[in-house]
Amino acid sequence: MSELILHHYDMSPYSEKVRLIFGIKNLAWRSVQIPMVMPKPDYTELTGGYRRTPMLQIGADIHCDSKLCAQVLERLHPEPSLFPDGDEATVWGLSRWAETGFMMGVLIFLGEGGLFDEDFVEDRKKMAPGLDEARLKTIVPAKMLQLTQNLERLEGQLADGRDHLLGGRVSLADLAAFHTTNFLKVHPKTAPLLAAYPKLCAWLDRVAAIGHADRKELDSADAIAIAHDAQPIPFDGEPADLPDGLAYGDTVAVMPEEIGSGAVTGTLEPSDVHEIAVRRTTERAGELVVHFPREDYLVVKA
Ligand SMILES: N[C@@H](CCC(=O)N[C@@H](CS)C(=O)NCC(=O)O)C(=O)O
Repeated sequence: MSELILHHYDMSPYSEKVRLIFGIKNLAWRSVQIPMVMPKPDYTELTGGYRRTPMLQIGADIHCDSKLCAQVLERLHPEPSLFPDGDEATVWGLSRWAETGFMMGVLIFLGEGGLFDEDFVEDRKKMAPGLDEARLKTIVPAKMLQLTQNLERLEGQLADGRDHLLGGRVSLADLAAFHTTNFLKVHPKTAPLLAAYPKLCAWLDRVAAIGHADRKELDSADAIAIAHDAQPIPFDGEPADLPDGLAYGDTVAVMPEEIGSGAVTGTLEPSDVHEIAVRRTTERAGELVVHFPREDYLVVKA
């Protein structure tokens, strides 16, 4: 099987979720460091225009969004599982709720300033249209309280002395809650919030200790060459029924519902109900299949 190549940057919280999955499953992986702001020419050469971080490349298959990275890694490397006690719907639900903390933190960082350079702030403001400086400042107090509510609930979940959010064993929900909580440490406005939650702090240390397994750096041009020399893996499952008006083989646009992520155009490939796949060809990367999770992505005829 082709190598696992994560396109990411070290500060990216959603990428941390995937790096910890490598840790749990003790996997060897290649790390391609991508720019934190647009343009990201080598990245979008592979994704077709999707800009959010991270993306997992396996040969000529490009997996966008950390939710899909988790699904794919669980399918290819089922043990140890990200769902050790089953309860998949609970784990996905808890993960989704925990990740509401990400935008709360980002909005506080942008409203308060002081952490990122001008390029970064300008780039991220373009992803949140309508949020000018004045409006950002007015919502910081509300976001601080929303974040505090999330932290209270996490502390409450750990109150009986359990090691992880759903019991004794680590699950995907821990990783989702970890990356959105641990990144609060980087800003002087949010870092002090954590001190009130001793069980949460001990749990953060436990999850951090999982580590990232076996990481080796790779240049982005080499990752594109790897895609060029590979063939996308054919889908061998039961394709999902498509709603009226769509057919496999259509030229479609995949439109992320998260604003400012970038749409991707290609030919709709068969896939199951858990993912969307489109085929596209570029000069540098050759024939690719770009995959997205079903959740949070729209498919429309181009
Ligand atoms: N739903 C996406 C969200 C990813 C996301 O928002 N990532 C942040 C960085 S942690 C991002 O893309 N920021 C803009 C960028 O990196 O260009 C996922 O789960 O991967």
